[in-house]
Amino acid sequence: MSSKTKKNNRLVLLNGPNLNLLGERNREIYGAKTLPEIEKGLVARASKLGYELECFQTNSEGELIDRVQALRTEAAGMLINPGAFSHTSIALRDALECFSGPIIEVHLSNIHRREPFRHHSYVSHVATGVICGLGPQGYDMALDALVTMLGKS
Ligand code: CA2
Repeated sequence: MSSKTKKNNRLVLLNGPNLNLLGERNREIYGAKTLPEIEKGLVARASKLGYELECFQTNSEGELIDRVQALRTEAAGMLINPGAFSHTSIALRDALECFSGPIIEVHLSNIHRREPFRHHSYVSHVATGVICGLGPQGYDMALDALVTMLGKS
């Protein structure tokens, strides 16, 4: 493969506010795995599939938007759990609209079975696909789907 046609094998996993606390409490809702455990598994899975996965978590809306902007033409695809920003942030939605590759939105819990304020996600409007309610396994499934999509493009 020449350098001009070389495939971009860079993927990104973004996690929003409070997801750094996974495994500490609310295990009945979000599962027992910690975020570093989830990230480690996904990096290994991506590597087996021939992709490099960069992981980033922040509690700050501005930092999350800055990361999306920085990666908008750099990463081939994105997995994102925006946490509570899903339900509040038009600014994050607008930044994601500028991302050039497929975006899979992931929620550990089934947001549609929870409080009404969690039922709507601004991010879903710009996501290629959405997975929710499958716990940490949802990230694995999202990664597999992303890789399948990129393989076809
Ligand atoms: O189900 C999901 O993945 C959510 O994105 C998680 C967010 C929530 O605001 C969304 O509605 C749905 C919250 C993550 C908070 O995680 C914690 C984990 C342990 C302890 C405290 C918070």
